[in-house]
Amino acid sequence: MTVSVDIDGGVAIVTIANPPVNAINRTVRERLLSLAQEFDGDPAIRTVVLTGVGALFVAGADIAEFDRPVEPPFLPDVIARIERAGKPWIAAIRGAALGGGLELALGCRLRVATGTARFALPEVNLGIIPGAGGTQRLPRAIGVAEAIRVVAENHTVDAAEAVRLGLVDALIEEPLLPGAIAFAREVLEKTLPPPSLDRPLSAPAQEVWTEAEKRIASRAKGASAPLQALEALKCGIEQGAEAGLARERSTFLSLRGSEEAAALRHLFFAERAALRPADIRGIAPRPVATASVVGGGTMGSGIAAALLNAGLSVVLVEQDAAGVSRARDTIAGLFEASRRRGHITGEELAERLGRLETSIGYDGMERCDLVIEAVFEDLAVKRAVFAALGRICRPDAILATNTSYIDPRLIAEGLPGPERFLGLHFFSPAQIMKLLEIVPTPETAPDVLATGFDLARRLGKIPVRAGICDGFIGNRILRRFRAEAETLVRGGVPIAAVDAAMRSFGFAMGPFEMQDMAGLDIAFLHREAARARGEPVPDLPGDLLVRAGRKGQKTGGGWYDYAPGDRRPQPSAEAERIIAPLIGPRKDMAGEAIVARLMAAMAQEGQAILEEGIAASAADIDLVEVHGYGFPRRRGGPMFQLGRADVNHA
Ligand code: T1G
Ligand code: NAD
Repeated sequence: MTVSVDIDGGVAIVTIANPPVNAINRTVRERLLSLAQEFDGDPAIRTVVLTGVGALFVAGADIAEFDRPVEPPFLPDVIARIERAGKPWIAAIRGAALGGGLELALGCRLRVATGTARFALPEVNLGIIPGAGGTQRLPRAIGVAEAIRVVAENHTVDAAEAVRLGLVDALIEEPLLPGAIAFAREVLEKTLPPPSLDRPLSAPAQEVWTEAEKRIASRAKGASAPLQALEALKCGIEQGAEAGLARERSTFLSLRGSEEAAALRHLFFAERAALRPADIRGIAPRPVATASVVGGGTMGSGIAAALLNAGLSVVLVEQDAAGVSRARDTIAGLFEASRRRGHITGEELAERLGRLETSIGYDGMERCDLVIEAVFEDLAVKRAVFAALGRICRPDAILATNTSYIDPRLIAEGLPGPERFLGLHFFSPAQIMKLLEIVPTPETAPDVLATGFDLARRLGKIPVRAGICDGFIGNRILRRFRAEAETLVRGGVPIAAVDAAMRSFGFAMGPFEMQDMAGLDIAFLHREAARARGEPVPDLPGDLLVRAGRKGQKTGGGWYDYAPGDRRPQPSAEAERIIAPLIGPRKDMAGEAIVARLMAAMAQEGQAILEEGIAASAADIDLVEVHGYGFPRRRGGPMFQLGRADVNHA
């Protein structure tokens, strides 16, 4: 039974029990509506306590229903019926009350909560806006300025703040229900406050709206829902609650059917599925309390910071004293920057650095449950490291490489206990980027793989299993993406036009701006290595630039020029002169056509990756692109786009 009822001396206790998160689906809506009617007709019922089973109240409407047309009874009607009920409903909240869950609680006459309660309207993360009265009842309960932060800026209100704002009428110690029932009985003797929707509201000064619009637009990255949420809220303030509800509902329904919302739903479920792949479900990960990182450069220091942030103890190994102090300074600098931004306190900074040990050589390795290698991208160097680790580390310690391109099987060749080895491919900056490509070898043991996924969960990363090929999933698609972009340029399409098109699609940078930032030499050296192996790799414009000393921002110029200390790309006549021998007559191409061309190339490479079994699902490929390569979240990913293209062209 998804909604159960118990009666306790005139108090009806209604419990929503729809695991795993008490989401409000059609059955729940039907049941709540019929109960509201039933209780109003039952003289024995004086008041109703509404709660959710387990650790949370209600995580919102059932998102899984959103791919289908809306079905009656509609949630706004259910909530309006509860709000107008003859017997007052009191929401008893433990844990999360999110989206439709908060809207349901706002439809109740009063709200009590435990200290674990938290309140949010995260609909904008799904490309929609609240659709059941949240934009109208919340400002009337907590004021306009606070409501704007929750409705349009993703602010979560905790229990203490909820009491301060008047969202919660009383804090209740656990056990929740007895306290809520007692509270319900008490309020029956008092004058009840008016329903949320009828509460008076003073319109804020115009600058409150102007400031909010500016703030929200600057963070929206082209997503439309946040500003539309603000508009719905504003409409209700200026034209009254009924007009506001109508505006909210029409906006909700149009966004619900949008491609952007479908893309964000696709990622919502893909991100959750990624943490629990079927083939490791039920396999216990190995315990990891102390980890080591070998190589404290760009990646090693970021990986060490991520491990320390997650509470692990870390032994960082470098090849000399200079390397050790460079790494320690880098990590301390990362934490200091977090402290300055108010993300961590001074005590937390000191505690994290306190769990960092540095070493030249492998002293202390026998204490490590996991070792992640991040030394130079050179097979011989990596093999030498694993030869030493194979001798020194405990047989049950997990050994991992952060290689970007080298076949992990070659790195692990000759390693005693190869079942304890796998690739853990982090992305730069490793303490921030959410993607972790997990690359097992044929020998990798299931519990070692499970430990890789569990580590991702502990680091707050999105794990994606990748098979072994040149560039795994992400770098392989990146190479294809760049090659296609260079093909357009060789065909006469201006560099700036390609970058502008991809920025308008939602990327923070176009492919050429991105390559200037990362450095043109990485791909050039990769092609040179292939040429040295005798593979027929023709010259590309990027090669001519590198040979002319233009490696990107780090040399003051690549595809673009950069003024000293300025990262803004400037069109470069010099670059154009250098690549001219490989460039055809100028060709103008519409932005959409450029986007479609590059999307098709990414999706085709994705398709090949799927057919080769390098990725387990199209959704995994989209996660790689969104969490590792800056693919705009609201576009869902290249495979999602391919699916949409098929849908649109069907
Ligand atoms: N609907 C359907 N399934 C949901 C769900 C939801 N709202 N929330 C979570 N799940 C599933 C999820 O897919 C996973 O499934 C399992 O629950 C556990 O989730 C009218 C329209 C609540 C904080 O945006 O933020 O209300 O993989 O792994 O880390 O205005 O889930 O096990 O099969 O995330 O403990 C607004 C979304 C909806 C909240 C729990 N609500 N959920 O986190 O577990 S729109 C949200 C979360 C709405 C109204 C509108 C989190 C969580 P599976 P999990 P968790
Ligand atoms: P880097 O040059 O910045 O750092 C490598 C570090 O390893 C240096 O500090 C060096 O002193 C140290 N080192 C070398 N040999 C060592 C040894 N035997 N023992 C201990 N320390 C040793 O390189 P990076 O960019 O951090 O790349 C490291 C690895 O991560 C490479 O395999 C690279 O392909 C991979 N990777 C890089 C990126 C990136 O964006 N830079 C992203 C993902 C993966």
